[in-house]
Amino acid sequence: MPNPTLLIGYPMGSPIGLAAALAWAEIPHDIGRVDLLDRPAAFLAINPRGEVPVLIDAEGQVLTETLAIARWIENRDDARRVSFAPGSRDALRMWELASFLNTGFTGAFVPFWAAMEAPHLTTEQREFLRSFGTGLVRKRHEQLEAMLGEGPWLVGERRSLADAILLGVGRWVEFHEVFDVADYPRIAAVRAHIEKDAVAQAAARLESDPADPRVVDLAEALARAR
Ligand SMILES: N[C@@H](CCC(=O)N[C@@H](CS)C(=O)NCC(=O)O)C(=O)O
Repeated sequence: MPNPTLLIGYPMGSPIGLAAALAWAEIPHDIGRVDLLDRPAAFLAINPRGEVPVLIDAEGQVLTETLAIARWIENRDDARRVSFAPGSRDALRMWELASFLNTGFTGAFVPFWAAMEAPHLTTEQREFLRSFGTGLVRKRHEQLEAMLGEGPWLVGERRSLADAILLGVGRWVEFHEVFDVADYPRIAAVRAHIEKDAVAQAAARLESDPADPRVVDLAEALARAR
């Protein structure tokens, strides 16, 4: 039976966070890399919404959506390497942060992606989107800053699925040149802590390094889906 396969997207896709989470949880897995600017029909056939992450499990069942895949990982993380006892205060706090990051925080960047990817915008329209987006991203950073404790991870002393999700989307503030994350010292400290982790760095390299031993041919990976 093949390993579960996580489909990630480049450039700058959020799913590298889940790639790090699978590695942190020590769940054997393969990685398929999807070019988000040129998605193959076979990929759209397994997720008609055209989005990554997508998980194809060992039986070939397809699961989409970051939080659903994070739950899949939690269910297999018996050693609690990236999660906490289900129902515990820490587990609820982890899901609270993961949900905030995957909804309001992630969504705040939509105007920046639109400004970058929409082909026929005027300079003025692009500037409007970027200025509108800056307000949204600032608001979500202020809110996250106020939600955080002393760290070093999002949920206190242990890394978790919430950190994995922040790994995927936190870096967009630099990618889109929105502002300096140092304006938000707690977020900056947690991000620095996550991003210096060797497993997190290896996950980030998956986007640019198709030679990583975890990476399998995309057509082969897609053929695993039932
Ligand atoms: N609700 C989805 C959103 C995933 C998402 O926004 N994925 C982006 C990459 S980070 C994507 O696939 N974009 C391609 C597109 O929308 O065309 C989730 O949480 O998994």
